Amino acid sequence: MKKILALVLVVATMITVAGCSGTTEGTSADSDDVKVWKFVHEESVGSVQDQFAMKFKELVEEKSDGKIRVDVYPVGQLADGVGAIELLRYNAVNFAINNPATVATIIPENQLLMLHYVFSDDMEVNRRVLNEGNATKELDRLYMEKDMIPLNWFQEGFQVITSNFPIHTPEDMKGFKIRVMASPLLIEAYSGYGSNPTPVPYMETYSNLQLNMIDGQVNPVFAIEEMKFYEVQEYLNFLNHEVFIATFCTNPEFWDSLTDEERAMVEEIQEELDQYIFDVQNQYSQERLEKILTNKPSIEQIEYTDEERAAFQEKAQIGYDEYLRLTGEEGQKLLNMLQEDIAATEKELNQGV
Ligand code: 6CS
Repeated sequence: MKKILALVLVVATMITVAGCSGTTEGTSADSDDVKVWKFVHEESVGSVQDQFAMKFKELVEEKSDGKIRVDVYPVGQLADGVGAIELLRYNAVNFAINNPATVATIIPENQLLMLHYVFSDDMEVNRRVLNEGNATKELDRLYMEKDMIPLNWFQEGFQVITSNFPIHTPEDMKGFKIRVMASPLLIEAYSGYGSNPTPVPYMETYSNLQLNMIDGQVNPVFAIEEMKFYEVQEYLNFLNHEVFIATFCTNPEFWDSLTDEERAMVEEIQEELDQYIFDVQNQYSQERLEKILTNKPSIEQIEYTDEERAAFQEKAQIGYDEYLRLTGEEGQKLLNMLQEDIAATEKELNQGV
């Protein structure tokens, strides 16, 4: 607790020194009475999360006629992913994007979104499920109990495993030291394939790969490109076993301090943001792959037949067992909801409704 309060105080001071008139008490205002909203995310400038944040900034500043300014702080400027969640919950920042791993210890049920083979292969199905389904509504409730209010759920692309040897079967992963995000479920799920999952901070992953302290890692294509992981890896394994999901949140203290008009404005722009970020991640998945292939033509891509994928899917059951061990009845309820959401949406889209 002391550590968290110290982080909040340090960050409040940093924001003030940077001239953003930051306070730890919700919205701040600069000398021209312009309200300043503080937004932190976990990725680099130009990433999917950064594009989301910059679009949010553009829309808010435009719709408020310049009466509100949004200051965006990418990862590392204020805190890492886990630290950013604490800044949000203590209202040292007003908005944050997080992923299921960064909240795994406070909302274990959220690891549902990292289960392997749980999502549809059709990203449009997933987009609808995340924004209109019952599972995320139930997760919203769990977030609120922890002083966070989800405003949008979005995908950043399929997770791709990078390695220095080809992976065709789970047997190929035996002893493979793979960097994963720090989530108990992910560690168990990747152990299920026979690998040796190792949590390493995002920002230290490149150097760990370079120094052979780990053999590989898993992330969406855009991240593999912008974090330069491909430079020190030889294979891109497109298993399509997991989708990277992010959650855009505010906190109750800040939300309650807004006017009705401001709240309505933030809610209204979510629909536009939703489509925008869906298109960005789609475009990045293609463009960034081309960039990787141009910069490193020797890198090999591995695709899987249904049969090959099924061999991994069978092993993925271990992740489900761990998820249910960690979350009990609530976890089972959420899993049922998500599977029903996906089945209903796939049916709806296939029928062209
Ligand atoms: O693997 C990670 O830790 C990170 N990956 C992405 C794509 N975003 C942020 C997260 O911390």
